[in-house]
Amino acid sequence: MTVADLRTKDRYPSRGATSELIERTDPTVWPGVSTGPATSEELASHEAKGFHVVEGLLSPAEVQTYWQELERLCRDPAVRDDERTIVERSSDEVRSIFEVHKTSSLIAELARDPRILDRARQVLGSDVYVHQSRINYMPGYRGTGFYWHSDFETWHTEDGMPAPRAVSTSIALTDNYPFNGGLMLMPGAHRTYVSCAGETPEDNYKSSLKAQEVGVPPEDEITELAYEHGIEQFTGPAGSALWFDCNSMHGSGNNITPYPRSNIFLVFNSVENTLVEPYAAKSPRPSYIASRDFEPIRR
Ligand code: 6CS
Ligand code: FE
Repeated sequence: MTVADLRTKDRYPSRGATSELIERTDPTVWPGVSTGPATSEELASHEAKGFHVVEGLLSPAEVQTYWQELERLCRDPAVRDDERTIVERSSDEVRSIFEVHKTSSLIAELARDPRILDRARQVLGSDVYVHQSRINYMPGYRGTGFYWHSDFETWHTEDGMPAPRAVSTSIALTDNYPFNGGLMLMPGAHRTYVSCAGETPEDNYKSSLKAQEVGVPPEDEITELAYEHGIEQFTGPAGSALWFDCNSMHGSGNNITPYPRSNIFLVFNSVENTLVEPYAAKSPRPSYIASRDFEPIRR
């Protein structure tokens, strides 16, 4: 197969008539960049489990700075009215603000910070650009989670991302306990792609960013993966960062505790894996959700 075939041939079909498990044929940690902040143990864990955690990625002072930035954005009426802001279905509270690496200079700086950028480059083995960025604000009492899914399934079918060569970091701005809606992941399940049944509705993103309904695996496949791999949860003090592969199987529960759970979420994609036409949707999602500015990020 030539390089061109690898980009256009759909090796990860989904949103057809039936669901099935497909073995991933791509690496998770890609060769090509040998220096950076990630240790070989962290990279080995990332390859084996599909994720790794860096405690204290941000200092307490930086957490304060970014928390204030989050509050500023959430309170700004112009931001609230912006189409890039997603509010909760039932409470109208801010749930996510997209494209924050373009609208906040502080977050633009963060994406370029060597502690973050160089780690993304190490995992993906190339130059990288930001595919998606968002602030996730999960309030106490009323915060709602996301059902089990693989991000890559959506990015492939709806955004046209050819291969699972993207990595996300979720940087905690609040303490993550086992009880305030923390992210659960299945270690090792990133090597299995769940092809999901069901056609993509038009403008699916208008509802999927509040509650995803298409592109989620059926219960028997989640059961199979959970019994094979088990479930771990990302917990840790504010400032910790979870790095997870784009095909990691993950989800979160609701948050009925008084403690909010907020994070900055940055997705890096390899410049060798830039988007083509969606593999299973009529039209691509807006660029504030799936960037088509493939210019590599430089320090
Ligand atoms: O749509 C996205 O890009 C992200 N959001 C959801 C609800 N699912 C896929 C991915 O995590
Ligand atoms: Fe996700």
